[in-house]
Amino acid sequence: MNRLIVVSNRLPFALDSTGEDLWTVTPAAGGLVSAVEPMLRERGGIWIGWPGIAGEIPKGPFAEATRGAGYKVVPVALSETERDEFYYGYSNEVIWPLFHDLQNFCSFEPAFWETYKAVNERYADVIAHCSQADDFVWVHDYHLMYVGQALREGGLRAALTFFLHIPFPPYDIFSKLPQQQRLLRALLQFDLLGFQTRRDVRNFLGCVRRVMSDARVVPRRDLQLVRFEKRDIRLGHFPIGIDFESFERAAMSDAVTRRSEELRAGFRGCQLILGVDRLDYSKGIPERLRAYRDALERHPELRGRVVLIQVVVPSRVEIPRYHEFKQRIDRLVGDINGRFSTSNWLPVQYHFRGLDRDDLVAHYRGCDIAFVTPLKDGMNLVAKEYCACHADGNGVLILSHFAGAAEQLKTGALLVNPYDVEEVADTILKAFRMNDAERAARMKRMRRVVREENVFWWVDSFLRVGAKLTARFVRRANQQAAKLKKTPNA
Ligand code: ADQ
Repeated sequence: MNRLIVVSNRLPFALDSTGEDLWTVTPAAGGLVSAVEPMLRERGGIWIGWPGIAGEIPKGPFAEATRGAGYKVVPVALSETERDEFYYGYSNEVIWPLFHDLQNFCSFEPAFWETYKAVNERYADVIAHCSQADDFVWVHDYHLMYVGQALREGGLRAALTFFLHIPFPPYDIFSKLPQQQRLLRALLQFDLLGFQTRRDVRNFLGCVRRVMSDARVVPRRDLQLVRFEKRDIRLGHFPIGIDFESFERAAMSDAVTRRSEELRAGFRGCQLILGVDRLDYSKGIPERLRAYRDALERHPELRGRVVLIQVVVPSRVEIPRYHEFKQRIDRLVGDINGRFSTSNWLPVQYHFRGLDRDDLVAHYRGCDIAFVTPLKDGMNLVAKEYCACHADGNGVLILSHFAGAAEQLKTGALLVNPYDVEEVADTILKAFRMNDAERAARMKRMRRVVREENVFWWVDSFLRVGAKLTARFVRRANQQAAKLKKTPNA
């Protein structure tokens, strides 16, 4: 296997200044890091990304934070304006909402695009500086969709691969993007484009057909093919997985067993329903709370018999919309607890903080029902982690149709439309009443998929396809070099 270079916007940790010459290092939360970090730690290679602070990167604390990582870490620096216009701006106020079908949340500010391009060019410079011809370059996610183009403009000919962690929208939504053609052209500079689901591949090809008149889509059964500017670009779906065994093992450990028993002991006689999300409007938290409220209203048998534990991890709180969104959640939780609580029962337990890993796993293991209802999600790892932690077979997953994970877990999960408050409310009742045999049968089916299509399977399937492309590129480059040698006047 060639040397692996992973490129993502954020590194797997964030540096933060807590005073003059005082720095903290916080491990990054989120799906990309959970999936990619263990793989790079095992294989070695290079990780290129931003350590989360605007301005100059302090050498000492950076070296300290990356010591013993098992791979080389190369930082990319961003100024405050770049952070605001590239990261908060184009990435998180244009692409993120648009790709989650929420175009009303977009701020199509022209300056954002210019900075997005400039920052992508900086990433491309760092990659060009670090890489050799036969490296495997794997660029991740929506912040860096222009990197391929920037590298090609700099003359790089080697194979380039890209994976999109979030959904790709259908044409009717994508066509709102002012830079639609420039962005597709940039993406078509990669040689392999990976998406989470079949739905995303279909949407991407639909957009290419409508927007790029000089590209030709050649339908294939497995890997799709697009011919563009005399190049062949392959496309496929590679559903991201989790480190199943490590979650299962952690869930069975003594420490977690004790913690999950303590959790349950706090709510005797109740079934526990768990929601765990980053603070994000795409995760459908208010819709979920409204459905829970409706369930308590229309199905009195649930009162005093269920508790919703909703954990929200702070995220992107600097963006005003996220701040308003948190206030909406706070109000809904207050309303439900105000209306339904009794002297010895509180219907919603709400935590606004991250959980450490043991605590997270104890929550997965200790809760009877997982409530995963994003309005749209590339995959959603929480759904898979919940299944991995239920070797006892005793858990029910309520899952949104619009999570990428639904493609793999539909045979065991109770699928819902998160916008349909009444359907979701009735599904809570169904989950509550489900007998042990049905719970076990459904969980068994889901666990089989999550175990087999785990994170190592995901990495291997992507790298296997990518490695073939890299080998082809290297062969072609060698042939050209040999030809040039034979014809010295060429
Ligand atoms: P995210 O939007 O971050 O990821 P998700 O897939 O659910 O969403 O991953 C969240 C991760 O954060 C999980 O691994 C979970 O364990 C962790 N986490 C969540 N809540 C936590 C808490 N309270 N405390 C500690 N940890 C917590 C993006 C896309 C997803 C896609 C992933 C991976 O938006 O659709 O699945 O990338 O490709």
